[in-house]
Amino acid sequence: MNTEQANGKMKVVVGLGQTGLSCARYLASRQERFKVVDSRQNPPGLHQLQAECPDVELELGEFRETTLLNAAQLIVSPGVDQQQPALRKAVQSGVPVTGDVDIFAHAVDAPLIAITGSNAKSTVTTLVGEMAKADGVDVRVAGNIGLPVLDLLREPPASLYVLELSSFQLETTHDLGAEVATVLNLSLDHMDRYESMDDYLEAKRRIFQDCRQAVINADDAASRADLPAGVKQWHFSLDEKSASEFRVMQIDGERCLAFNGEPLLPVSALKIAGDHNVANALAALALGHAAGLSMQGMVSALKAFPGLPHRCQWVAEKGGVNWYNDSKGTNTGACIAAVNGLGGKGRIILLAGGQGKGADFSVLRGPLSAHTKLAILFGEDAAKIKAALENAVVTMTVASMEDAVKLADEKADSGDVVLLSPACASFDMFRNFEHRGDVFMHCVKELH
Ligand code: UMA
Ligand code: ADP
Repeated sequence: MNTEQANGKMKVVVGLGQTGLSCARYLASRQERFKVVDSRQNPPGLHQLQAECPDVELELGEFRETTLLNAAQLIVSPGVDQQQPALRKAVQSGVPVTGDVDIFAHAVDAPLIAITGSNAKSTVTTLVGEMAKADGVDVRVAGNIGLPVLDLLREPPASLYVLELSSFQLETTHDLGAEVATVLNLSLDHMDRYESMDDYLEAKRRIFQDCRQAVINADDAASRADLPAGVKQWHFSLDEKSASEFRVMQIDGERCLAFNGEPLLPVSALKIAGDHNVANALAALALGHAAGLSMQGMVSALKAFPGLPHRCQWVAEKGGVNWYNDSKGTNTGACIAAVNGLGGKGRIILLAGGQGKGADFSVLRGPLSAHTKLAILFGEDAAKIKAALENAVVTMTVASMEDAVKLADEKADSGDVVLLSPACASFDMFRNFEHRGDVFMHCVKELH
């Protein structure tokens, strides 16, 4: 029994969603004593926890100060804001805080590729995983992408882990020690959780703690970090004049992805569309190369990669109008990338709105006025977006996704593109971004 347990203190898992459940499973498998708290009466992981760990102490409803203050350690879920009064008090009084990613990093020996950024995390994480598989590596992909990292420890060890990490997860990560780490890009997001862009960036940059190599987006200053001299840095860029190891080059009039001036494959061989996806492909190549994957395996994986659902996903062509589902475009940066990426394919009717997370929507004015003929708005922050776009973009507001699709269908002419890229979270009208995208695609399929 250690000193804390002798004092009657135990670890406290804060939050009982996917992460909390995975932490509880992990602690139970090690026969550790712990308690689980959740500020909701009926949290999502409740039945599963009761089935798997029936003896665990549970405290539901508003966080109790005494429980948190007396914890040996707080294992905080990413969705739980540490600025909540009871938590803040415990942290300020010195109760140690950690998260599932830190626990995982200490428990495994295999190298980690750690990926964060405001956008493109899931795409690049999946791509790097596919590249490793193509190279015959025993790889696992987890993290913010949807599988809590500690659930990987229920399986035999792998030889490489590719982790998608959110700023929320990084807040509770103290010494990740990744083989390769990257901040892919930065644009405003989660301003309901952070006081400023600097706070948000600071959380993201924690990904570089004790890393051995770093991949830097030479086109985005926020991706750079003050790293110790011993950290090997790799760069990627869409700029043909860049000195980056991984960049775009013209070879015989064709744009190619290149490494150290040598072409790897033409941009036209990629199935994923838009310049943002060219940047994503370069980032994945840089991460894979740093981790020792072969160029040959990576290039074959890149050529085969169709992209993920709900990310600039082509849905249908109806009467010369192409419909795209970018429901994962949950912030302004993603929406801008999608609008710029698809802008070359026709005039856009954009479907946007939902919960804006405190975003400044005026950044949409320039890109939208260049490419969109109409923005159809819905959801909690529709009026805020409308006000931000005034005199730049024609807007119309509707009450439901069904109405948005019907209106877009009425207003679209042959050659136009209808794009759902909401620049907002979905929780005011849908279960999650997948649900929103599915409802959109269903409504499109119902059109005659
Ligand atoms: N909770 C409280 N009090 C609070 C807030 C939450 O008790 O003030 C409880 C909730 O009642 C709930 C639990 O905490 O029971 C939810 O925990 P959570 O919000 O941390 O969510 P998980 O189910 O553990 O899922 C998390 C990530 N969710 C968030 O960061 C919000 C998932 O990312 C991730 O896939 C999963 O861990 C596995 O690693 C989702 C996400 O939306 C996809 N991420 C954000 C994004 O991508 O923008 C960051
Ligand atoms: P994340 O996991 O970070 O949310 P995804 O790969 O799921 O990233 O992509 C989310 C959205 O971000 C996409 O739907 C697309 O609109 C946008 N996006 C993808 N790549 C980029 C990029 N390199 N820069 C900006 N936006 C991007």
